[in-house]
Amino acid sequence: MAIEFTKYHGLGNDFILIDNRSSKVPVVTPERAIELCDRHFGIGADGVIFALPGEKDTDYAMRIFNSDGSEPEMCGNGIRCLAGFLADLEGMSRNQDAYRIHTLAGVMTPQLLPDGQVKVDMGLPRLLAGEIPTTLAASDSKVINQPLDVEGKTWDVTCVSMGNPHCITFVEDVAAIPLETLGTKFEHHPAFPQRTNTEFIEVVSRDYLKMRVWERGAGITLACGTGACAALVAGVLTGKCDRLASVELPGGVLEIEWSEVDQRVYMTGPAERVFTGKV
Ligand code: ZDP
Repeated sequence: MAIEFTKYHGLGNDFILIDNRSSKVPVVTPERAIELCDRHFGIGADGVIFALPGEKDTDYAMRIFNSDGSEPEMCGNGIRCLAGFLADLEGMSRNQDAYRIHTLAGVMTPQLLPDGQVKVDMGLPRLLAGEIPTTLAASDSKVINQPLDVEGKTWDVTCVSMGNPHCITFVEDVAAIPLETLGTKFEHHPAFPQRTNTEFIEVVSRDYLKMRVWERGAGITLACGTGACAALVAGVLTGKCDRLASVELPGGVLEIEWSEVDQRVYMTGPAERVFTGKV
């Protein structure tokens, strides 16, 4: 069956968007998603995202398959792309009210801004070890600056869930981190029963962080929205940064705020359409 798709990216974190509004079941299997994401034999992407009918009181639902076929709960850059895709499908101009999107991590509300950026209410960060999940602390304790041995070195890690698991390490020089070898070791470390996304962060100033990411199920990517949110939360928890900061990723900059008022995390960044096609 031919499937129409639109390729989007958020800071180079790229996705195949599929209009799946007429069925609750994704029209592509995880196995087919792996093929479509292949950069040599397929379309090429970090994941496949489905725009599904809404559930309960939401406008739409989002599901994602990573490029390895696994299914994450949430995807920050992806939900910005989904908002742009839905606006295109609906023929809406930007600057609309926020969509309410059902995800496996709860309801998210991306809002299209007049300048083309998308601002997303990413909800509350979850900080308890049992929620992340990680075995680095008792299930009802937070994991802040806890030692973790990886590749013969002890790293001080802070763990945050934005619906999906993140393990954050602050380093002096993020460019010097051998991400390719380290990332996969963190991802599959036995301390993370659901595996983990892994971020290395350099604090340039209290309102500017530099980040490199190894994503669970996708490897090195140019950006990770949930990861940038988790990194800012970790920076606040460890006293390293303010509640509002820019996070620079290889693909560009996201603005992240952990609101003092409602304790929710807000992410603002771009979502760009690249091309449409049929496979
Ligand atoms: O948690 C995971 O398995 C991630 N690979 C999901 C994708 C996260 C993403 N990079 C983001 O921007 O949050 C899309």
